[in-house]
Formats: sequence, structure tokens, C-alpha cells
Amino acid sequence: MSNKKIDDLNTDTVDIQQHHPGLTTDAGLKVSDTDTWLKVSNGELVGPSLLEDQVAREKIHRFDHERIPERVVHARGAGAFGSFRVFNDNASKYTSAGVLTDSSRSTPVFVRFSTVQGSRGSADTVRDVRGFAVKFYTEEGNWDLVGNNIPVFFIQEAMKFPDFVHAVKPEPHNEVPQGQSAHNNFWDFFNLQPETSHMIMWVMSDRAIPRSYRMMQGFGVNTYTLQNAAGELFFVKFHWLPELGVHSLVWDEALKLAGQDPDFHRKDLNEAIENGAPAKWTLAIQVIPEGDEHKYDFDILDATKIWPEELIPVQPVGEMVLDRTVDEYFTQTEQVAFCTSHIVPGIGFSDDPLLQGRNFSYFDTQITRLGVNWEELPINRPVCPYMNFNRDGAMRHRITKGSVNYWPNRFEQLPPVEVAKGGLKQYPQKVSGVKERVRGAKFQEHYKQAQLFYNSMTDVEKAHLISAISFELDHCDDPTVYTTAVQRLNDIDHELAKQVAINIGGPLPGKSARVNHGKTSRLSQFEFKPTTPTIKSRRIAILVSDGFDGATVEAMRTAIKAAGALPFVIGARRGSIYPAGETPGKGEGIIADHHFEGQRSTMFDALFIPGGSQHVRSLASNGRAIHWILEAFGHLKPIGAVGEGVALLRDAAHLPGVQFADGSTGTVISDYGVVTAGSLTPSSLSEGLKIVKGAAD
Ligand code: HDE
Repeated sequence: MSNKKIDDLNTDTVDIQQHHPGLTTDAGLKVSDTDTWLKVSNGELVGPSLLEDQVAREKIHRFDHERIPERVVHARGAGAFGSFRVFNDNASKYTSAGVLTDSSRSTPVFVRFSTVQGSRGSADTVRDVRGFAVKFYTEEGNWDLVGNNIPVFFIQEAMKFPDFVHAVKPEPHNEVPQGQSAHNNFWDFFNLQPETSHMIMWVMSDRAIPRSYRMMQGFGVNTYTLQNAAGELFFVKFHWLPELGVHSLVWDEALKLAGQDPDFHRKDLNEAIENGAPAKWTLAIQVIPEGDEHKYDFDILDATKIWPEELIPVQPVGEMVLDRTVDEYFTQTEQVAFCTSHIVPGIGFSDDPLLQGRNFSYFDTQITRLGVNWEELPINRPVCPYMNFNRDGAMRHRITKGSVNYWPNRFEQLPPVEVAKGGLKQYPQKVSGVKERVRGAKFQEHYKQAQLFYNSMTDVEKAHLISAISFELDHCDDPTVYTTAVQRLNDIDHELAKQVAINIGGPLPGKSARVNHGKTSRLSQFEFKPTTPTIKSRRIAILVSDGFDGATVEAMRTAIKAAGALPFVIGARRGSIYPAGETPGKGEGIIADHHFEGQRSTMFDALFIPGGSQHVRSLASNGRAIHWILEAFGHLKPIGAVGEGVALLRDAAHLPGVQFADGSTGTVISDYGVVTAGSLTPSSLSEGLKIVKGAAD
């Protein structure tokens, strides 16, 4: 399908595989030697290098300036292209914005996902908030919805942002730690700034270690406004709901992946798109009419609060599909620049103080990062016509003809556009008051929604949350920090604080004066299941050694591919592995995609162990193979085993008490996510795939 933004970028794209005029300088001079600097020599001895070699000099100078400042936050990211289409008329009552109401449009988008704390080279799977920034290239100009995968934020006031970011980033004296909030300063900030209470619950939950960017919710976080054709105003919160449901890693996987495959999320996004599994989200809105602003016991403009969906329903509007990877990281994912202030007619801001500050910050930061002409860069320019009298500045490259560069001018060139013809309409809001540095009364309450979130977690999620906080506080070596943190947690929930105190040491907290209200909402990630159960794009490892059962592996590979998932054969070595009946060294056997040391179980969603007596004997004597199985089992991955593979699984995963099937019918031990069968039959295969699907659910 055509995508206007891709067409636009193509006008600036060269493909070195298609065009190879030979090497030239940037000025077009053909270069005959790009490896050896011009020198003085007498034929035998080689003397000094000559500064006069302008080709060498320019190559080095150009290289010296390759880096630009990385983003002060959200430095590490991954991007993809796609499109957005409205699928109903839910939004028409509230907004005149074509991008949200016109179902005949396909609006091109670019999305950049990111972590927040770490620098550009940090690992993907660290515990952190994930950025979820969407640039809609609409017919009325760019709309940037710069969100996160968590619906609330740490602070209420933009002016606190530098303090917060300084506190969470590596400490100033030693630049430690990288990609972590597990340090004194972050928790000190939490201790002293109670408005962080709600967000800290989310960041310590499994939401902060997603399995994939494709399996996260997204949230606009701030309160925006919508305006309809009749001029009525509504407050709005934006939500992205992933087609695949919300899934997380377990902490042990996240820790290991940070070392084993620091690009895990980046690769996952590209791998899925390239294998025909585009990533999809539903865009949904929560809407409050202008007159109802003060109806709730929380302030609807406070970014540390959610709008519980039991009170304000989440209404689906359209679907975003990401189906194209970037061609070049720097010019696309690095140079893309978002601005919350970029809205289109029908969408507006509210007095949310955090949003007001963001509207200032983003434009400003892009000037430092990319220069004043950052909006001219191919990835940032709109797909609709644009023209104005902004001029000049470093690296201006658009050439504008005409003899005037101001308005009004005697030629009446470029007059402002009337509102009726699509010009930006300001909502005529009556504002009066006293100039004061104040926060609204409801902004003073910080605990009710922190409790709401905690109460809404399942037991498993609560246990993970307690472990996460205990992990982080264990990395704080200042007793003031971790003992105060327990007191602060006690304001949210006494049991939670007590469990953490037991783990991390220090005095146990007394009963809190603030009682947990016990209410819940739909916030557990288990509530956000895939639209349709699927294993599409999931990575399934098949462990093999020489002498494996070839027919079973082939059948399994075919079944996995047919379900849209990705089979990977993992062997003792990368290269030919021979099935039973074939002589090693003769013929090709099966080519293992990876070896046990090169890839670890953490990188896969499920594991299959075929039969074959020699193959099982050799896996059983391989410590790494045993570790693979045990680790996959420990991380609750679905595991299938057939024939002799069943005993190997039983022994490796230490399951002596569990009865495995040794007949041909197959037994499902669903509590463990384990499926076994004497041989691969259509019924055991379909049971197995059901378990994998269940786990992906
Ligand atoms: Fe940002 N934020 N932010 N932020 N933010 C930036 O802009 C800022 C906030 C978010 O992939 C910066 O281009 C202030 C909330 C994302 O390029 C900077 C405040 C949310 C991204 C900035 C906030 C976000 C940024 C750094 C408090 C969730 C990455 C580089 C008032 C809704 C976008 C840049 C990308 C990036 C400022 C709070 C999300 C400095 C002042 C709340 C996803 O301008």
C-alpha cells in the first residue's frame, strides 16, 4: 500500500547497492585510493604524511564530526514506519480532526520506542519506563503523540523535571549506574517527593521489563483536549492497546538479556516486521466533557493520576500498523524529533502543568540536538504543503524563491489561513485569577492511586513488585535511603513495606496511619490479552545433537512456520547436525541456526526437545544444554518433549515426581507449561501449540 511519507523520503534516499559510480569525495571527485595517506618516500624508505592530502584530510575531518548530542532522556531507541486508520466514528462526536475521524484516510506514521535512563549504547531490557512516541504525518501537518508505556509520570510540575532526571540518571561523581534506577539518588528523590508514589509502583512492576515493544500498551499520559465542529471542548487521554496483549520478561531474563543480547528489543521489532508480523495497536480515547472537569476526586489535569476506566470508558478509535523497518538508523531513528506542541486542528492542550512545560521543552531540545532547521530534515518534514517566513539559520537547505520574507507584504503573499479554511483555531477559554506559584488542591493527594495500582495486581505481580523494590534498594548503600524508602512504602501499603523491609534489612515499619482503601481497577497486565490468541512472531528453539529424530524436527519446524512463529534449531555447533540414520560428516544433515553458547534460552519464547537416543545421551552430558532446559523451565517457558527427549526434560528440569507420558497419546502437564508425547502425533502437536498459545495469551 502506498505511504506518502515513504514516497517523500524516497526523494532523499540513495541505495548504494543500486548506484555505484565508484568512490568519490562529498564534492564528487573520484577517489582512487581511500586507504593510504599521501607520503614522502624515496622509493625504499617511507617518510612523513603530507597535510596536503585533501582527500585524507576531509575523510578524517568529516568523521570527527559524526556525532550529535544524544537525547538528554530517551537516548536509546528503535523506530519503525507504518500507518494509522480510523475504524469507527467514535471520535467524531468529540473532534473535528480528520486523522481521528476520516476512515478513508491512511495516515503515515513513524514510531520511536525508547528507554529513558540509559545512554544510546545501553541495554534494551533494563528496568525502565519505555517511550512510545508517534509522529502522525497528517494532511493538516504533523501531530506528535509523545507517550510512554506507563500511564502516569513521576512528577506533576515540568519545573521538577531537571531534578527528577538528575536524580534518576547516573550519579554525578562517578557516572554510575548505567540503565538502572537502582541507586541512592533515585530512591532519595522518591523518599522526598511523595508525588512519585504512584509512578514508582508502575516502574517497579513488570510493565517496566516488557517482553517486546510490540507487547506494551502506550499512553499519551498528559491530558489533551478535543474540539468538535460545533466548538465544544472535551478533555482526552490517549491509549494504545497492543494486538498481542501485554507481556513482560521475568526479571532474571531481563538481567541476563542485558548482557547476552543488549539489542533484544530492537532486533525483536525488526525481526517481526521482516517476517511478516507487523506490529499493531488500537488507538483508544477516554473523554471527559469540559463541564465535568471537577467531578472526580482526583484532578484530571494531574499527570500522576490515571482516569480509572470504570469511571471513564476507553473507546477504540482506530488501528496503527507498523510494517516497515528503517533504512538507516541515524537519519531516521536518531534524527526524528518529536514535539508535544505539534497538534492538528481538532486536538489541543489542557492546563495540565506538565504538558505546558513539555510544550516548551521539546522544541528547544531539538534546536540543541539538531539545529534550528531540524524540521527540514527528511524524517521530520510534513507530507502536506508547508511554507512560511521562517528563514536562514545553520544548515538551511530549502531554497525559497520570492522577493519578500515577511507579512504583510505588498504582494499579499502567504497570508494567514482563515479558521474556516483549516487554520488553527484557539478555543476561547475564559481565564482569570491571581498570579501565584500554586498547585491545585487535589494535586496534594499522592497515595490513593498508588494503592489502587498495588491492589489491582495479581499475587504473582505483587511478588514481582516486592522483589523489584528489594533488588533496587539492595543496590542503595546509604541506610538513610533504604530505611526511609520503607517508611514511604508504608504510606502505600503496610504488607508491601514489611516484605521489603524483611528483604533489605533495617527496622520493620509500624502500622501506617494511612490505611489502604482496598479498591481495585483494571490495571493488572493479565487483563490485557491478545485480540486473538496467536504465536505469530514468537521464537521457538529446537535443541538438537547428532542422532536426533529427523522426521519429528521437520514436522515441528513446518508446524511452527505454519503458525507464523519462528523456529530456530540450536545445536552443539553451528553448522550441520545429523539425524539418526545419517552418518556425521556425510551429506548436510540439518543446519543449526545457532549453538548452545551463542544463544541462550532467554532469547526464545518456547523450547522443543525431539527424541533420538544418541542425541539425548549427548545433550544429557552437555552442561550448557542441561542449563538451557533448566533455565527455560525456570522462566516458565512452554516446553515440549517427544520420545527420549521426555526423560531428558524430566532429569534436566528436576521433575522426578511428575509423570510424563511414554505412550503415543501425549500428556499435557499444563501447570508447568510442559507437553510431552511418546511420538509427535497430530493431537500431541496441537496440544503443544495450544500450550504455547496459552502462554502467549
Ligand atoms: Fe519527555 N522529553 N519530558 N516525557 N519524552 C524528551 O525531548 C520533557 C515526559 C518522552 O523518541 C526530550 O527529543 C519534560 C512525559 C518520550 O525522540 C525532552 C518533561 C512523557 C521522549 C523531554 C517530560 C515523556 C521524550 C529529550 C516534564 C510521557 C522521547 C529528547 C515536563 C508522556 C521521544 C527529546 C523520542 C523526550 C522533556 C516528561 C515522553 C528533553 C520537560 C510525561 C517518549 O525535550
